[in-house]
Amino acid sequence: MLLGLDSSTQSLTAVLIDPAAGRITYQLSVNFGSDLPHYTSPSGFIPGEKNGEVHANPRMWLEALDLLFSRLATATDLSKVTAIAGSGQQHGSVYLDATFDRRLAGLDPASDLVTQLSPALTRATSPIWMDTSTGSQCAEITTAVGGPAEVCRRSGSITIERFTGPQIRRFYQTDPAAYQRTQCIHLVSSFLASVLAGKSVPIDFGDGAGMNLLNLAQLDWDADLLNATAPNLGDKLLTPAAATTVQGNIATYFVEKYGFSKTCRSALFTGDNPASLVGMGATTPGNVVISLGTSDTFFAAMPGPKTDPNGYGHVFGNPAGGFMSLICFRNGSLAREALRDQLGLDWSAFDRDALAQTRTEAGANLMLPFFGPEITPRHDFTGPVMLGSTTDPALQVRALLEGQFLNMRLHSQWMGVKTERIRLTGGAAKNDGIAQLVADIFQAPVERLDVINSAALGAALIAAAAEGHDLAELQETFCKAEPGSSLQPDPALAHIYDDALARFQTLLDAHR
Ligand code: ADP
Ligand code: XUL
Repeated sequence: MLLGLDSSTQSLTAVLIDPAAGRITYQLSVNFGSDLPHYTSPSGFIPGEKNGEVHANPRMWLEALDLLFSRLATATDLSKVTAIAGSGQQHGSVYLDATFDRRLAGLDPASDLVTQLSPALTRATSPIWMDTSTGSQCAEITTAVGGPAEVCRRSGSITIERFTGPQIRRFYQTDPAAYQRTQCIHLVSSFLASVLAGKSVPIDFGDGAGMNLLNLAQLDWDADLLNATAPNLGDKLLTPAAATTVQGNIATYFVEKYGFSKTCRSALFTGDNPASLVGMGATTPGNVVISLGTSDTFFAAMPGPKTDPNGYGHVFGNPAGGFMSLICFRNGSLAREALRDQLGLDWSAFDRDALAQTRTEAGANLMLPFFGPEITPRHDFTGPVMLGSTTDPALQVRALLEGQFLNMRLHSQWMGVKTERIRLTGGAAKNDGIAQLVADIFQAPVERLDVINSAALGAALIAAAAEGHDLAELQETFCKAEPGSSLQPDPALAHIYDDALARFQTLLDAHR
């Protein structure tokens, strides 16, 4: 069996797979809010944000690991696990002193992880991906390296507030003594991988690319970005490596305490989005994942490290090799809910039957679908803009959805990869009306998968790949579309949406 872990914002999840039988044998989650209430982080982070700071307690992640393994050991036979890999929420960072490696090497199963490892923390709390406190650090790094296009060309993204480099710079500026005492900086992913391995292990290319520090062409830390971020930063980071690199065997702490085999291997961990790309079966170019959650995200495999000339999209390492893009649209379900509520409708107005009634109006009523500030494109929109004056609620719903997915198609064109298949996930994916519209606008078939923990499943598949299994074959088996969930694009709408895309671009340009 192979074990995949995912330490996300709100929970730590385990997925156990049996590659020979081709099935998931067990899944389990520890919820940070409800299972570890003493960290007073009901949603996994410390509430009460000030100046854009959003932090989480790294002790909570350690305690969750002990709790998850104690529950797993009761439910399953962990001695059958041959390898472990994992993923973590991206961008979050953990700061450790010179005692960290010694503490890892000497972990005593009679005690626990929090007691033994937390004295090594040089920063009590960890900034996470929701943190937006680093605007001035982003500007400073950008200026030092020669402008946003240069930072993007090197690292795959312009400087972004939540990315780890600007966060490290802020720590260095606000607490230089603690920065000085920091011997090693980890991401959430590499921190947990190090604990499992019993020694500090590298950050992988997938998660490392979310730091504004990794040079994508060289797949190594960029000397100029390191210098622009904080002094001696290169000394505090291990050389990055591929996610499927095996680090050695799991630490004896876990063997003695939870019954893992001494020969169980531990691979590197990656970011939750790269792991999801694997778990959604989308690691080859042409495949696209669209997640319709609170925000909408678009992520897809890419053959090379091409970057977004507008700086909206990000480029991360693809755990299967090559690269992936990630583009986030803030006005996702937030906007769909806003229009639904404004018009006094329910989700049935977004369903297939309702949308079929307005099919003849496809592409006719354009809307800039931004109910609040947007990040793709970056603009402080104060409300949607409708071209034309229709007040018909059904046409407004169509215009909103078309606007959202035309905007997505427009802002993913820089990748230069033809969309051959879309895998839809997130809360709104179950809506057949929305799914059909995505198929029509991208002119590609849309599938839904029966996968709930795509990042943890992806991690388990990465563990299997690290053990020599063929990743593409594993994805064929584990990442199949739900029977009957596939939707084909309507070819009659192809030129209508090509034309609408050009008009959408014109409308957008006129409002920026
Ligand atoms: P999160 O980003 O918080 O993980 P989810 O992926 O769970 O979000 O998606 C939740 C969202 O899905 C809700 O905010 C809601 O707007 C949307 N949603 C749920 N059911 C439907 C539906 N039938 N049609 C469209 N949207 C839906
Ligand atoms: C990606 C991002 C989030 C986190 C949390 O850039 O910030 O998706 O990975 O899941």
